[in-house]
Amino acid sequence: MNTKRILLAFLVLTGWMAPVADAQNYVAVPDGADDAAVLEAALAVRPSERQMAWQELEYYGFIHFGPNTFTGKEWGDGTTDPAVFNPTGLDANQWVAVFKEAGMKGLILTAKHHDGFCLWPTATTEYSVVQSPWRSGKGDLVKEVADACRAAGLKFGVYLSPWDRNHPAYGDSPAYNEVFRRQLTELLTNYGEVFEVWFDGANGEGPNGKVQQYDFESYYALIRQLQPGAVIAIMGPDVRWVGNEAGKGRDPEWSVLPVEVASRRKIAADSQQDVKQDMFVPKDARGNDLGSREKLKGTSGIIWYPSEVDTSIRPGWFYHSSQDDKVKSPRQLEDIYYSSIGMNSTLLLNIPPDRRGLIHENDIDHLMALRRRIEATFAVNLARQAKLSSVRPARGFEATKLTDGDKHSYWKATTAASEHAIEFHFKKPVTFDRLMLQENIRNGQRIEAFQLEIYQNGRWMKVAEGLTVGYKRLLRFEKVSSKKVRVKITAFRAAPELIEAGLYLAPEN
Ligand code: FUL
Repeated sequence: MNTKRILLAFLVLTGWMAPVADAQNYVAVPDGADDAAVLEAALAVRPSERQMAWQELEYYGFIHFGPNTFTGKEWGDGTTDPAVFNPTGLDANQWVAVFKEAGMKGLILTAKHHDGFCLWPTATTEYSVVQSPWRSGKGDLVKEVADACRAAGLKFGVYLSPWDRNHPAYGDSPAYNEVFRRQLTELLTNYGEVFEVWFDGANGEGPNGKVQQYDFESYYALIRQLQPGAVIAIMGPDVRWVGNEAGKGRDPEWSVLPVEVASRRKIAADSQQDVKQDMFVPKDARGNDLGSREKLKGTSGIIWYPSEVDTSIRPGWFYHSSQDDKVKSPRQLEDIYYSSIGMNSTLLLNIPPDRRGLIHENDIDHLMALRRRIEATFAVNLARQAKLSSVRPARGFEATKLTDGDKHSYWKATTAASEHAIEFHFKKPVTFDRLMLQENIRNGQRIEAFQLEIYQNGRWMKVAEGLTVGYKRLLRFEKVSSKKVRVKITAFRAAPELIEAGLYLAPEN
């Protein structure tokens, strides 16, 4: 073993780095590998099936609900009397109906936040719904939500905070690790299929607080065993935190990254460290480039580690009535949509139920306005009216595949040309202000730069440009009209492959 490998083994064994789950979404890079060998490794990395299924969900919602909802806090300290937890009209079917109507494909529930209060009748602690007046202590919120999701065809996921400010075993590392594994076991065996397990990186214990050594490896092994289809997010190997809680994405957004990005030590350090009473403290640990060729240099391995953008529709993650008039506007939500789903990420949008146990009317209004706007924008793919062509496509992978709506058929370039272009020829000029591209990520992520051009006054003119595409890329630009349009791919790691392409015109506001 050379030094780098010993270091890597040390980092994994000591829990500084999330291990990689499947062989196909991790490729080791030999020590001293030259640029060509690094590139080869980057091209060999693929999403696992569970990552692929997760990516296709695109849009799903977060529910933060618990004692904080009733105390006005963002981070409970674990001493709140369970008697406060008393929603008067809780209806999980309403939450699920709203999420579904909003176009979301799944829901993640804070089964336990940092305060340690469990929303299900767990055997691991008394600090749970059992001690609350809600449903006379006989309620099980995890069950109500999981059942409502299943009935409506939504995926169900759980947030379980490793940081626990109530449990007496916290800080006694082996004992608490066992408690945590039992909590996971309960959640992952009693409530049907789970699509995502969300492990927060936040840990606010000060230097005099209890220090817990989390045995993440054992948590992962248990999750794989009980819910093999579930992705493990944030402090986990399958889904990466985008790096901020404000809904911002980045370009380039690579899902193919140096394994060092998955260092749990780093994720935890970048996570939220502090809160104000009713609002999280904005922090941006994004960095603007994680996976360019430059960043891959010197890595010991490359992983498929796609990004999730998590943000709240309100200033806080939990409901505070003082924020009823601070719900993000449909316009702000639209910006978030483009900087998450439109930037090779998924969107996990938090909608916190109020003290009644219902999603507030203002949140519903804005969510539905977003849904209407997105649907109206993407209702008609104008590119379908065009004759599509590209120079020397691979046989069976012609440009016509780009508008057939089939996620398994794709366009593929054959040549080793330094540039590729797809042309769209229309009978009459078309007007549009949105471009959509989707790479065939089942074969990896390859595109490093592209631009959109229109033909005008006898020459090609650049309208918009971007770096990475990945699973999905959306560009917004000023309205343009033309009979001839082209997408030029100007930098790539191997012959580009695209599943779909679209040109759209957003409705006037
Ligand atoms: C953060 C937590 O500290 C917040 O309270 C919230 O749960 C958010 C999703 O993650 O790190």
